Amino acid sequence: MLLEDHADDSVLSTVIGVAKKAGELIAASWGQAKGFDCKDGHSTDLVTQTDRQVEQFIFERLKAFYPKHLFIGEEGVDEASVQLSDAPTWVVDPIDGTTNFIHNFDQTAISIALCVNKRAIVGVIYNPIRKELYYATQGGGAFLERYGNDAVRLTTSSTDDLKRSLVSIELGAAHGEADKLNEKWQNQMFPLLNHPIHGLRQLGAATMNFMAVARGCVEAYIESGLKPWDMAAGELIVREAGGVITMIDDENEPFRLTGKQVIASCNQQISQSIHRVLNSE
Ligand code: LIP
Repeated sequence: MLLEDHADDSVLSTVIGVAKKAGELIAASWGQAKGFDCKDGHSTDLVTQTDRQVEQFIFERLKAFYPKHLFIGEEGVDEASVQLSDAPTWVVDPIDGTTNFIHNFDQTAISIALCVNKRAIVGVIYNPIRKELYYATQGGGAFLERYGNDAVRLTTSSTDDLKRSLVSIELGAAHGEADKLNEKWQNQMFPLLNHPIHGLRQLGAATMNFMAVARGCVEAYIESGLKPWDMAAGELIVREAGGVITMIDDENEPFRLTGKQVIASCNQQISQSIHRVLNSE
């Protein structure tokens, strides 16, 4: 199966249309108080009715265009939702940064990726509050369209000195869970806090961290405990913007969408420096 069969402009414009329409469902409840449920009883892992509604909407729209493709969504609204395989599969996070969405903090986005051989070949991230649309196709570059203006090509930061870098690290839903926090603190945060970088950030949404790297305002983003829908579109967009994606555990191991961890760096030098710092403590 040729990648070109899937990653063409018509697929991209279809996904962009679906993402923008789905974004209206998120924007409709912006600024209001929202009800939520805790996933599996975890008070830090939240889901709203809008997450489910948006996922349902995206699945229905995309299935009308691509009935033979497979679908994976964070909220599992569809019984047909499957494990990631090599077949063409849509990987969808209807609201990445659900906690931000609940708190009306505007770092939240829809993430849609078409994956083949377990790697994204088309990726779209849409923040419907800031009206920022990020997209990439494999080999076709990465772009940002803002407030309906013409799209601009994305390029990662050219900084090659970690000491002049801004780095984002997410705690994810680990708050209140000592084991997970200790691991993140010891292996990621402490080594970086102990190193004179310009600063650490936590945006609360994997997609928004990836996009901060893609547009060059953050030099690297580090997170463990991620799921394929947190990473699929973002990883492609960063890669197409010139970034380097590695696994936290081993910088020589190729990135895996099922690998649950990522370091997205603006370039090879920053990637190597981050790995050196994380392995030095
Ligand atoms: C969230 C991510 C966030 C991560 C959380 C969670 P959700 O996704 O975007 O960066 O730290 O663990 O996965 O649940 O808001 O879609």
